[in-house]
Amino acid sequence: MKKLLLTTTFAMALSLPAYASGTHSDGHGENETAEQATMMIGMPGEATKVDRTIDVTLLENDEGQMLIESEDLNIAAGETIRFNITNKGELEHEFVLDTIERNAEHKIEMAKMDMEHDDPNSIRLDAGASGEVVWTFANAGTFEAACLIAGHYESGMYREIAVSEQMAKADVEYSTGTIKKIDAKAGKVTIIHGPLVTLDMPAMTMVFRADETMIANMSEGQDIEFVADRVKGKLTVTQMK
Ligand SMILES: [Cu+2]
Repeated sequence: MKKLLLTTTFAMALSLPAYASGTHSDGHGENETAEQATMMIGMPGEATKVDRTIDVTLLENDEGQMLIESEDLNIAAGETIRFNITNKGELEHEFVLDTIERNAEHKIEMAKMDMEHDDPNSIRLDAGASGEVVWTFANAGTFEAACLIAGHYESGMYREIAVSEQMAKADVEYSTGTIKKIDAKAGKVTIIHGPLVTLDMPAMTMVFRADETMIANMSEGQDIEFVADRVKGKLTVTQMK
């Protein structure tokens, strides 16, 4: 598993320069390009790796507020989110993902001169338009979604994003178990297991899902060390040794 993680990190490192030299058309100068390659909030997400979609509405209300409406933005580090954004207001709005500090800095720039952002962490939408931002959150912390068009933030157009720590996969604790029964056709395996630390479950006998490759490496009566997780709502063996 460690090897796999290293490979992923390496692949990310390789893809970063491409990102850094990619679409950057808001003219903030050279420094920011390098800065953005290591954004605290994460990196552009891959559409094929989206974990969840969150609907977001940008709008003004009758009280003169401008709002970013969505469910609470509680995200786990490592999650890739598709923000499905619709501007239901009568004005143009932005949706920018960044740290609170960087949004504040950007906002000052935007007050001097309206710049249209076209970075992967942002989208600008005309009244009635919709679009999406796919983003992978890399670090735990408090971040922000905001509209940085002059005056909009002050009218309420920001929203906190709470990114929680996720146990690094390399540090996952393996549980012990004995395979009682295998149902290869159904992709199910019954395991008499010890406590499942990562799931906070006591020792018992349970049915887990497992993919074909995993099942091919299993036999009834075999003692295993494994990691189980919820995958699409089902308890699934995700790692085994
Ligand atoms: Cu706005």
